[in-house]
Amino acid sequence: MAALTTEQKLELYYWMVLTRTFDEGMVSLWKQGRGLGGTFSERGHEAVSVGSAYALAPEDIIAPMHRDIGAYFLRGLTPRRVFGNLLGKEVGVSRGRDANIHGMGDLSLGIVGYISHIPMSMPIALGVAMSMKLRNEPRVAMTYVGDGGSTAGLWHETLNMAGLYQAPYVLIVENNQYAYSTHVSQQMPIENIADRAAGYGIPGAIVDGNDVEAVYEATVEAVERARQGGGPSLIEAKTMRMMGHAIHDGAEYVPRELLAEWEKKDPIDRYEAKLLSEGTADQDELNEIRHRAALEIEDAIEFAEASPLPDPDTVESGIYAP
Ligand SMILES: Cc1ncc(C[n+]2csc(CCOP(=O)(O)OP(=O)(O)O)c2C)c(N)n1
Ligand SMILES: [Mg+2]
Repeated sequence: MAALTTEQKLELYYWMVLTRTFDEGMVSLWKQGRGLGGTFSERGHEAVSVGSAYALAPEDIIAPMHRDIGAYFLRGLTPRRVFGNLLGKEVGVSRGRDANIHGMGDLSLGIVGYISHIPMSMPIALGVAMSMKLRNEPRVAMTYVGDGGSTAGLWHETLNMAGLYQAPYVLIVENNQYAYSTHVSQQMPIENIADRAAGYGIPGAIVDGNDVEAVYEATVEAVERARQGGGPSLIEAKTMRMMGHAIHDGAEYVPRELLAEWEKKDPIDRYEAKLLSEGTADQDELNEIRHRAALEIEDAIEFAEASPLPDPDTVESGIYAP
């Protein structure tokens, strides 16, 4: 694989900073009573969502989860539309139908909306991958699942089928150690979720989920294998959920020492230190990127707050009810 160029490294940095700035904006809106709906922080996950989505080509399809805003941004969903969605506005992805970070599918950007029933995005993305395979298209479907979602029956059924049919399918397992208040050791008797890949005849890799370049490189390998007909892969990204499950959850059950330990491995701080020490950028350039991200998020919040709610007369359009 070709080494990352300076431009690519600064892009990875920009997307992670944009994602973090979005996250802080979302949390702040909610705390001020200006937010609506589910507020799931992905603080600490930026290297996973950005590093993995950066490895895809425009024609690939992605089915992200609730802590993958970075992946949505990389596919071209703008912060304006995401904040619009969170605030229940017509300009939001779901046109105010789902004021959340669920319901943000946009097939024109190759994004399958998040299916709340975990791990339902897995079989849906597999269906997408199978359609690519049957049409002989060199495209890949990538999806995400948490450590908690990895204990559901459908997880196993999906990977079994993916392995059997050698689908162009990449699964990113975000092992952030907690599923709501349940530590991963209370959910499964194994240390590495990636070990299970062997049971489905597919490669399983473990990657440092707080190292954006490592996530990117592992994903490129998996995506290229899938694109060339080599079948599915599982990548377990080990990271840490740095906030509660959602904003209402103070996560008192997470040992403070564990959080302090992971704070030192913050993916953005770490990448910034790397870029500086290897001379890819100087502090002024990185500050300029941070400033650009801050302006973009500020603009998106202003835009979303000033946008209208959906017209009540349209309430029955764009929804499905039998
Ligand atoms: C089938 C199902 N059961 C319960 C829930 C409620 N729920 C939403 S997220 C979540 C925890 C998921 O944990 P994990 O898979 O580790 O992902 P994380 O939130 O840590 O990113 C639960 C229980 C759900 N969405 N779907
Ligand atoms: Mg989890």
